[in-house]
Amino acid sequence: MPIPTAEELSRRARDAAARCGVDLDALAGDSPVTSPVNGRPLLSVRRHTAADVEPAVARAGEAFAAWRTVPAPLRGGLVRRLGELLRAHADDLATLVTLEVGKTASEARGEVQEMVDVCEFAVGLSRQLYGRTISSERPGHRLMETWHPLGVVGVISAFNFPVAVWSWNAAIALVCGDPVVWKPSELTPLTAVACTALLDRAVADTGAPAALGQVLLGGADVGEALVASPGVALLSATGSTRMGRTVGPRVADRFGRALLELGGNNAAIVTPSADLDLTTRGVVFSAAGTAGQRCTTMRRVIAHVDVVDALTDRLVEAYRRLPVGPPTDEGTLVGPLIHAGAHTAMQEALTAAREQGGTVVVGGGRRLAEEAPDAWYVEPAIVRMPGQTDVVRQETFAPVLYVLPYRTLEEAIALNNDVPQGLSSSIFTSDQADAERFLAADGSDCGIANVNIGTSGAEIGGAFGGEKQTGGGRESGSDAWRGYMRRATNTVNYSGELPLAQGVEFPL
Ligand code: UN1
Repeated sequence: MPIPTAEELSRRARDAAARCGVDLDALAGDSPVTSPVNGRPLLSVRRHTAADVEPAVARAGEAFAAWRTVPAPLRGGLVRRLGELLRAHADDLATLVTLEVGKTASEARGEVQEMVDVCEFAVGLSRQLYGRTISSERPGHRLMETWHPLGVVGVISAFNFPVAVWSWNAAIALVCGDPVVWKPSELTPLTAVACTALLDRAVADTGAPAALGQVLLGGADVGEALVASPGVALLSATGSTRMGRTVGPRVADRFGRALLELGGNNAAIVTPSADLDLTTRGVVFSAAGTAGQRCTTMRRVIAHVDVVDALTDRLVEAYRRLPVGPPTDEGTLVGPLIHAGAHTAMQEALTAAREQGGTVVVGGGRRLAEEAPDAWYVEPAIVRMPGQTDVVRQETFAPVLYVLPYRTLEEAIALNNDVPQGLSSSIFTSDQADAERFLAADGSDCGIANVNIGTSGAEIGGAFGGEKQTGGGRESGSDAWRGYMRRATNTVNYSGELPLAQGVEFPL
């Protein structure tokens, strides 16, 4: 199928956004949104400026004053309604994800499904924001912890998961009693206004306070103002390590709370006992899927010397068959890169890899340059590397997979950990002892460590995030909700006496 025309994509975007309740006239402005599908403008939107941040945070603060006293299970009612609306508009939202980010229909649907899933999780959670009771050392006393809403949550999200990452924060924040002010990537305003329109509708349908969910479209200046705002209690930011390096200290400087989801450099260790068919499928999905533009994308394979050649042959064979093309085509598995800059970064990484002793064994070329001169379709690349050189230790946000050999599992784990980032990792093996070694305290140092699946495609039920330069944040499932609440420790005395802790005497 040919690449759709700009008019066609623009019509699809307008229709999908309008069905989600977006007021297209109010949105209109002079800032163009480009679709990576054809590299052409989809439509133009109005952008906010840094001056819009404080009023939005103030409105969110007012909403917080009301929302924090609504019982959590009732707050869950809002998120239940949001989940229903997201499910009802799943096709529209997925269309917008495909048009703005270039994801295939299935991956775009999967991202929307993450939103629905986390809403369901959050609704259940709204009845489970448990604190503990703790025995007091004093007679007639009780200790307990109470979890209270924290305040306004600022969310800065990246282009590659334009809606799921917002929902991980928003669904959890809302049941925890916190309003959300969202600064999406400049590249993906339409998905953001569509989600916000649906949240507005859920707010109206359930009688929740207005301004619980606001969106600010704009550039770095808007993000910086959100980071600096003293009214933002928690700033949750997803993006590059470079971005995190400025956000973290600025939030810390005003004693705010930061939740950082930054770069990854995710590896799979492939041991001699690995099922190579399953490994190949797992690696190709994680390395080439989403055109290598997930923070969980597999960027390194560390394969035992006995299997590295056989595995590479299989991977090369699979890569040669990968359907690269417009995500609007049904059979496509690899869509476009987000923009020319991503293509340049990929080419620079391949050049550096060659200079550092690597051999590109497949891919790296551009596709569809004639049909879509403004779009950036690439063949995912595999590079055999003699060792973990500088370029391998960097995150390049494009489908470049480095393959490295190892001889002992200790060496493989050391290579896995010897990068600045610590997001995701996996081991492919049929040997339980090897798997356990990898998962042990002295195994993978990442926030995500998998066995016999790739590094990407996590479910929402677990806490998502990673260590080292990945930033340390945890979002989504498990007990990540605690980051969105404040804990009060309460000591209650029902003894009629006043014994002091630690046996201290203070006679009056
Ligand atoms: C991201 O790339 O920022 O685990 C998030 C995954 C997805 C989320 C990725 N569930 O790949």
